[in-house]
Amino acid sequence: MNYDVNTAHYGFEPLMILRQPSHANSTQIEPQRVSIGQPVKRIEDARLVRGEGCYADDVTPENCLHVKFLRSSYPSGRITDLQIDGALSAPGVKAVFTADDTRHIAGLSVNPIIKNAKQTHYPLLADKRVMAVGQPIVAVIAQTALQATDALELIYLEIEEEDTVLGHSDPEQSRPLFSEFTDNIAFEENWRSDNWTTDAVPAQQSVSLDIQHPRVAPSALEPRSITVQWETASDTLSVWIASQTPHRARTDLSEILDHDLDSIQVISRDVGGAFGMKASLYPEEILTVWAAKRLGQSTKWTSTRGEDLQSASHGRGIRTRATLGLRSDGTFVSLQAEALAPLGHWLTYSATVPAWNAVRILPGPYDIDRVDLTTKGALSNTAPVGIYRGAGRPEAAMIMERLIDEAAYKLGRDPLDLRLQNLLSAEALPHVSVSGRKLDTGDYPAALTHLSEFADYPALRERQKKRRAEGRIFGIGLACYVEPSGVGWETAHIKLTKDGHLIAATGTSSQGHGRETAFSQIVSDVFAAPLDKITLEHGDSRTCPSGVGALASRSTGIGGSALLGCAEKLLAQLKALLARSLQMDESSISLDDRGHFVLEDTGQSWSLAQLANLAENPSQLEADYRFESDGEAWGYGSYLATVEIVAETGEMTIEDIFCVDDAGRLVNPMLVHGQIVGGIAQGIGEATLEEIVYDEDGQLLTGSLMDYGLPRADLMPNIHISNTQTPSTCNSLGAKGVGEAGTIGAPAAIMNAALDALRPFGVTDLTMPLTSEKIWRALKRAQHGDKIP
Ligand code: SMO
Repeated sequence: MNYDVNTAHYGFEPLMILRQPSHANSTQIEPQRVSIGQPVKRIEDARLVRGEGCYADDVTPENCLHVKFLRSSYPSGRITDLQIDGALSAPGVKAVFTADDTRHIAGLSVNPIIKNAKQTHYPLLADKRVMAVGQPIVAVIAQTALQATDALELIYLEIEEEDTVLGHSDPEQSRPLFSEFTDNIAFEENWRSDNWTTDAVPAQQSVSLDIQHPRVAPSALEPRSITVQWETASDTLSVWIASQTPHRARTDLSEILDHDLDSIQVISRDVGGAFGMKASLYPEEILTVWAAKRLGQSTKWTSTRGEDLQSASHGRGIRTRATLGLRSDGTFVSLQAEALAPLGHWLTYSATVPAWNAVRILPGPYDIDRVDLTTKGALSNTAPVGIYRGAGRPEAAMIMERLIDEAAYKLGRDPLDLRLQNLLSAEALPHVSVSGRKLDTGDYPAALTHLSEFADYPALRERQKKRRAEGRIFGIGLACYVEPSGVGWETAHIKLTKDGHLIAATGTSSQGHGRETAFSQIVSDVFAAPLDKITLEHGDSRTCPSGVGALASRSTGIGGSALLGCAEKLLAQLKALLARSLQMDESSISLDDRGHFVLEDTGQSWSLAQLANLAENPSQLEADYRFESDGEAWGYGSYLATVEIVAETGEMTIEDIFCVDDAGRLVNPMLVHGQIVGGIAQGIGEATLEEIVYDEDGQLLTGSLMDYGLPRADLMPNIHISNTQTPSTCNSLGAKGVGEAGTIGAPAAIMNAALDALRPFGVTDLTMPLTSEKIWRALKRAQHGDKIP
């Protein structure tokens, strides 16, 4: 199956299967079952593009109050004076809160994936000290958002500045951010193979690199947003929140605010992108819920773009130093890597995950059994850093893939050839590595070989020769990656209504990535029922069973398998019910393509509605299911980027990106396609434009989209997408994650392409993002030495 964005050629019959509108008339084709594997168009989009979505800010309960925050403009300091009287008496203001009101509120738990992470303070409002630019200090609650904003101006605040700790550059040198700790290293983990001894490594050659990833802002289209409806009579909180983990948000709110879990409902129906940045509760969100409870009135808060850039969790920023040892024949023999992740001044729930992934994934898809891998995280006077699309996977791919290109250059080998020589073979899987990862299934060399043919690699090298002969600067870069797709459980519940509709509820949720479509498709496939008979519920604790959420590339593999198991269970129940009623054997009942149960002998058929009416009690018409993944499914793939650079300006054009991804069994290839394109767009952003910059004092220099560069449509190259499909053995669908693929594969391929282009000019190292200025300086410096600053 081949896709090509430019020709819009999907390599299969284009399909227009949509949920049939209610006014459907008889001239339209009768809706049919859709199968797992069909490229069905997104059924949620008609609702979303008509503005009928339900985002957190779309809900405004009666008498709802609006929350606004006074934030720190200093990275580090003591609050020496704070007077709120002026704000308190401003028009429309209902309350003004400071740390004096919220000090007692408990902290947020941190995922213990790396043990013994230091528990930092998690103040909802800055308590005596400010720890980062953008940290909330005072919350003003007023009848309108404008009144709250106006009242902020009336607060008197004095801050005595202190030295800033930017621990991510030299955490060992700087003073401890928190007096109860002796340093700023919040956690550390090491994996070393038994055969690791530095001096006994039989490497004949080695290459070393020191790579700094830019710190980036996840930048979802919809900013953070929360609306809380408070019902005094029942002490009930209904919370609409832009979250990719609504069930965890509910549990965390219950624990942090000491509020009965059953009296909290969390609804994250439509979410406008999350990318990891909406997987953890923020101080502003907890304060908004707490304020509703405290004031006995509904509240809401929606972040501005600037507030998100300042105080939502950032991503990446990891620095990795690594050495690859290899024999002269190109065989990789050892890898030593040390990563240092920036953390900011408080830890999000998944704070340790990027640092953990950035090294435990190494050495990626390659066969190296001698490794020494260390990761650390450092606290600093900045915004928190958390997971962001890829969450350590792009960092792991970047260091490995750049090392390989360095090695290829050093040995005079073709970089594709050197990769093929060292990839784990299909027979070597499943493969367990020292960091505990178990690569389940795959054929990594097949994906790279397919990429070589698909992109016509030999022809691209010819093109390079020709362009170089013309004096043009053209480069080709490769990258292979692996993508772990989460572990653990998800749940599902499906109910058949009396009128013959299937209401399927998933415990996982959507962050805008087409879950309604893919999940409806699974149910449609099992029941042979058309999509208009299926309603998919997600992200709502009132109607859905508990779940983990839409993150870590896990929703299709784990959440989808839960739904598949649930659908199969209910189908078996219904068949048994029909067989019992008719006193027939179950084996003589089959399904036709309209979801009717057909009796093989007589040809008589029963619709879902007719069947529903046979039930003696409602429990016969519903099923619950919990699916637990048998380890992590590992998606993988190979990327190739070509770039051309203009010497006079340093401007780089990414011409083409070719990719071959293996996401196991695909539920909906069109959704997979969209995920890959979106991931590549964000990967291009990271590689060429995006960077959150704090100056040496900790002042944020990129506080708006005027200073922070997001990728735009006109920067998108030709994207050529192909795949291989190797089912996973970890889940019943056989699916693997692909939502992060583009952000993992593209940046490494682009960096390698840029260096491939510039090496003939003496440029041997570059740092992301590859702005024109940076490339121009690197070229000039290579030509003229240190005369160029
Ligand atoms: S960075 Mo993802 O939402 O696990």
